[in-house]
Amino acid sequence: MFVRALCSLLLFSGMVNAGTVDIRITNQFGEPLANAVVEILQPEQPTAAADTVYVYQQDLAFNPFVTAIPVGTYVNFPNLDKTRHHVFSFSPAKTFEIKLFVGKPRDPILFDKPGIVALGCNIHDNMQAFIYVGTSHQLAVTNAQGIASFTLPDTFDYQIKLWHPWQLQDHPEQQISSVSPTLAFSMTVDAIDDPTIPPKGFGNSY
Ligand SMILES: [Cu+2]
Repeated sequence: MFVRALCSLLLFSGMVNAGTVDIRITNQFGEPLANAVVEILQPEQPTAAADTVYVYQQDLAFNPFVTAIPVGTYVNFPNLDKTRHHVFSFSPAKTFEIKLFVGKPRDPILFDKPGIVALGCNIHDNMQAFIYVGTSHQLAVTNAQGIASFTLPDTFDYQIKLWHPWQLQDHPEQQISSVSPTLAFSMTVDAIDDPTIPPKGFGNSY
């Protein structure tokens, strides 16, 4: 057991030196949790402008379901369906509406305030997606394996923030440091099998 723990420690040290850190998120049942946003707050934030990000409408759904962007990012909403969509948000972080017709691109929208933006479509009630606008450029969304990957400098002393659309409680910022690297986190979420088919009527709180 001791040898195994030591190996894990060495493996972890190697990962930090290489600059790549995988953060694993599981739900309350120990299963990998996809679509969780991981934001890492560094003492010194880079100020480079982020590339334009795309949230597509395809097969009467938003793709991706969860997007994480730093504040000041432009988002484009291309409609790949043959039907039209009417995307809107009532969220304080960004209130807007945009009518999307087939083959008619619109100007990207600037997300200039941090916060959670809940997207809906006026035509299709079941369409729902979220944009997490963070203050850090170190942002990632967990994949199907519940992993968010980061490239970080060796100095490992950060605040980490977690968020998930179906979380049942807020997650206060947690400190991670070289002394006690905690790379696995658990989140308690509402038991929804497929987040791409959200429950009707959700979103009033945003
Ligand atoms: Cu629609």
